Amino acid sequence: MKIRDAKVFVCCPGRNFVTLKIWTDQGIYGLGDATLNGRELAVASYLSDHVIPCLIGRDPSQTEDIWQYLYRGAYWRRGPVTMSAIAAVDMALWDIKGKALNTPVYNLLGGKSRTGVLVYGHANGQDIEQTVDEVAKYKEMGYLAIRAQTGIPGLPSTYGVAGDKLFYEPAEKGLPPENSWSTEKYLLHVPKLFEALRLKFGDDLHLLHDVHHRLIPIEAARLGKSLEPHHLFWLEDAVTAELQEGFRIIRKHTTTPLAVGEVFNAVWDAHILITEQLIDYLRMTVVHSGGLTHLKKIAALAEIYHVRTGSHGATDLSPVAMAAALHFDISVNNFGIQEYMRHTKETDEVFPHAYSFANGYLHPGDSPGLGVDYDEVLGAKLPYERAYLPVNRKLDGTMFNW
Ligand code: GCO
Ligand code: MG
Repeated sequence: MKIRDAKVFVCCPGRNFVTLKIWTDQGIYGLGDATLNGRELAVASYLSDHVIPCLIGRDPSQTEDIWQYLYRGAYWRRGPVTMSAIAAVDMALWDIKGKALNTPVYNLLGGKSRTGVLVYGHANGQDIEQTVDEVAKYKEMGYLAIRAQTGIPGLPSTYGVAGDKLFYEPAEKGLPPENSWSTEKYLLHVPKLFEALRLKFGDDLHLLHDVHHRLIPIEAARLGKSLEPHHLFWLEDAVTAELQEGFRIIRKHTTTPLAVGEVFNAVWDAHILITEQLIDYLRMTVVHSGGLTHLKKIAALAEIYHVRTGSHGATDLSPVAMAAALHFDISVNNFGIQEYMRHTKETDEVFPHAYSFANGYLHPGDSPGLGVDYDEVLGAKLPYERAYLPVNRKLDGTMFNW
């Protein structure tokens, strides 16, 4: 079998998605997600201008060799643009492999290790009362694990608090919106949210929280400590993690489980976090971390150090990436949880898929390959629209992390 052609599609069913399609000379095609929120066209160009010409004529079953060819062969290693492009190729090749062998991709990754993939949904509200109500709604939908975010008194906007509750989307059309931030106000308020949630829902529900990189290690240690009585499933992205050693400080002070990694793109972003057991869950996912070929190696390293997987699954990961994540999740032994932010009906129409949600779990389905398709005709009617993630400033105007 040989790669005959490949093409990049950019569409916007309410938000932008970049999709790679690879065709073989045997009439089989595979799909890969290459969406990098707010920087979509950079990956589209990387693929069309630099990668696709090198793929034509290669044997698509050589997933390992092609991964190494694109990673080592670029000379310029790592980075979100490169690794998302490599991921898209890798996903498409695993999709082709599954279709050629007439089996779901999870069977090629070791088969099913569990009956379903535990997921968490996103509940958020302007204040604690609203967030508590939203958590109740997710419970009613069958979720066993729920991430809770709330507005902070005195701050006009807060990360994770959305207008549209079910389909939270942080990117906005036009130029980057500006948010504001106060660590002091945040640290005082968040423990009250989890106190209210435990009071209302008891101890069984899994509760999660995302700090979105807004603290420094000693502040994160204080937050982790103050949340201990409410036993979170995890505290996510408590600090930025370019300085992996920073997690030593958090770890020294709190037993609240720590998750990080949605912005990582290679094992070298996490090797200290893993080998020093500074985290409990690694949030790297297929699309931004070099695809299934790289992620399964990272998971194998993490397994030795008691670190579980917790793949990023926001709306900016297309259903192609979500499908690939589910095949990964159901197969690796050290799976922890999968984030599941629902896509809108418009998005699901462009990307028909075999995966489905029931009773708190996602199931990848049993279609050969990844079990997801791309409707080219519909996609062509929904062209790219420039959109950015917000930027964030402290109350005195200092530029901060969003
Ligand atoms: C999450 C993430 C997202 C990101 C988004 C950026 O935990 O789901 O933090 O909400 O902000 O994926 O594109
Ligand atoms: Mg996050």
